Amino acid sequence: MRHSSLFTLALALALGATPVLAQEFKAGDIVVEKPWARATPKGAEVGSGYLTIQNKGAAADRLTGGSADFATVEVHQMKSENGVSQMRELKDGLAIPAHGSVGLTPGGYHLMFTHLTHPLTKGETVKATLNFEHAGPVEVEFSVMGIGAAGTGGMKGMGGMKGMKM
Ligand SMILES: [Cu+2]
Repeated sequence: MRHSSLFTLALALALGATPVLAQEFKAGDIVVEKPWARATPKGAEVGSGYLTIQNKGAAADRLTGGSADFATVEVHQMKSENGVSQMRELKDGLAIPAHGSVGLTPGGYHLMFTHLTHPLTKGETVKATLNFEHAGPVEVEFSVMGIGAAGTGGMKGMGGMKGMKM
């Protein structure tokens, strides 16, 4: 009996520690789903954030940028050219089509957190504001996941960061 209740407790703790990614953040016709950021190694000055943006409206919108207490927020695109991953800032923002959705995922579009004021630690939540041309500001919370989270292209991403001129 004693053993099984200990096991139940351990299981509950393990489940409780699993990041829950059910969040939705809305403004106007824009819904931002499941924002998450990758934990950063000690001393890193940049991190990245991922999410899905849905536009439920009949007019196109645009993610123009964002702001946060813990970093400067930029909208970036990563592209692979001749086997080399490179990223660039989307100065004009990222178009979100009417009745459409755009995913910011490792290896593609992403939010770049530069000038980090502290490392992003797995398990914490960080707040940021995303700015949309029409919907306006949307407050979101990023769940910080492990450094290897959703790992496809993760290390390529790190290589791209090193090559980025800031
Ligand atoms: Cu970037």
